[in-house]
Amino acid sequence: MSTTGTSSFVVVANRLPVDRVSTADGATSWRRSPGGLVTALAPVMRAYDGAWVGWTGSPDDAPDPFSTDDMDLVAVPMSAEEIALYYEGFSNATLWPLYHDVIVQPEYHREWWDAYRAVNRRFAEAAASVAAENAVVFIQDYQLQLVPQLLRGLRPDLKIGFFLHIPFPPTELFAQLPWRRQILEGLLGADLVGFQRAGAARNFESLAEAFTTAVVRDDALVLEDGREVLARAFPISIQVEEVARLAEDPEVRQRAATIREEVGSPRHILLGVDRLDYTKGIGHRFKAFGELLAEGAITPDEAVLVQVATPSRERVEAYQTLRDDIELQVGRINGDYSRIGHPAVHYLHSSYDRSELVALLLAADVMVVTPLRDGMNLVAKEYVSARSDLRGALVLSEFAGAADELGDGAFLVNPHDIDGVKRTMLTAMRIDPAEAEQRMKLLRDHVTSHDVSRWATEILTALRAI
Ligand code: ADQ
Repeated sequence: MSTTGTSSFVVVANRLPVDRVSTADGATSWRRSPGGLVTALAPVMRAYDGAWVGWTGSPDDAPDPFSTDDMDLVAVPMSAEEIALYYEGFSNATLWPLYHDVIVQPEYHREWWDAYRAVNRRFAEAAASVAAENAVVFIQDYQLQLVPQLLRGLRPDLKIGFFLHIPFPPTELFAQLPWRRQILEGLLGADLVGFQRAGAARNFESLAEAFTTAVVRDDALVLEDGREVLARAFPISIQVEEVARLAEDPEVRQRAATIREEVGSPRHILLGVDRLDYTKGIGHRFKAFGELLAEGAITPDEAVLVQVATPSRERVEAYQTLRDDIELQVGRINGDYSRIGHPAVHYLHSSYDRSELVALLLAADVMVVTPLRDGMNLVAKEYVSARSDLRGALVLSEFAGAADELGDGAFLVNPHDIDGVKRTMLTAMRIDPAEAEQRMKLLRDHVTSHDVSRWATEILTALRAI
């Protein structure tokens, strides 16, 4: 084989796990980006001479392959036009809404699809050129669903795994996609396709049977040529240790106490932490909170809602509209119920470092996680990891993947049922400390024994076993 590389383990993801930092003298260096995925995969990278194939995040940016933290990084270039068509377009305005229950209407544009195909091919070629003979290649997420098949075409010797971080929709929705067969065949190029929830794996199997020639036999999808593809759930997690360590840090604990004072030392602090995304149900949460205030079930002195809404996908139209809607809601609630110096809703549209985020988790009595659809939701797991004091309550949407694992200790809600959300918020605020402790123990038993390293080991072991 003329084009084989030297890495026995290759990760392929839309983004490289590093951010460019410019030093004072104008030189460039790279800093590992925060995130559980890269941390969980780092030991595997070191052990197998690993490479990571991805985009730097800037247009037309194609530095030569370089190494950092024992990883070879291979940049895949993308033009500004491709970013608009492949990334903001097909990935974030077609696939993202389609895979999240069509909360926003997906747009189907043939030129977006053409760019998606072209960019997926470029990722596949880059992966093919760095992978050693018989290497394991692990492809990430919805931006790269054609890569498994394209890569298998180039390099049939490879073992190929794919993990989808977001939900996989049922037939009734997925069938809308004009390129449904191509996407399914793209994924079927993998040996193992991992999902967050068992239901997503079942959706994929039914769709593959409906729109391709694959058939389900003995828990595997069997293709025309006899090759088998395994579809299974591998619920992702977080670096439990990192959050737990920060939560024990005296400075972080002091900061949590200060935050409580800064928001007026109310009896109940409710907290939401989300990317500002229409899937996260932020508006539903505000509606429930606003109605509780309107009805006098809670007073603004008694309870405040702190909402961190991380800026996200600001060039995509639906996100601009969402921001306007959310900020209108915040303005209305605060206009009606705040006093000078005491807003009812603290709305924070920015990013925070990990210690500030953990301080917020520690300051919160009720963590409110109400997505309308979410692959997993790591914030719910981060909250649990931070609460070694066994205090606090988690209100969790049944439409988050995390509900499969955390259903026993959390207060599950249907975010569309506003009365249900209101009732549950009140119950969580007024929970008896003994019950809170019991629930938090259940939650922590699960999360502390299922961190992201375990996820990585399980999915990679399953892949190697094929
Ligand atoms: P996301 O949709 O981004 O991830 P989530 O799982 O909640 O959602 O992860 C967000 C991460 O960003 C968390 O670790 C959180 O702490 C962090 N974060 C949020 N706001 C922040 C802020 N203001 N400052 C700093 N950090 C912030 C996608 C899927 C999810 C799936 C993950 C992982 O949509 O369903 O759980 O991938 O597979």
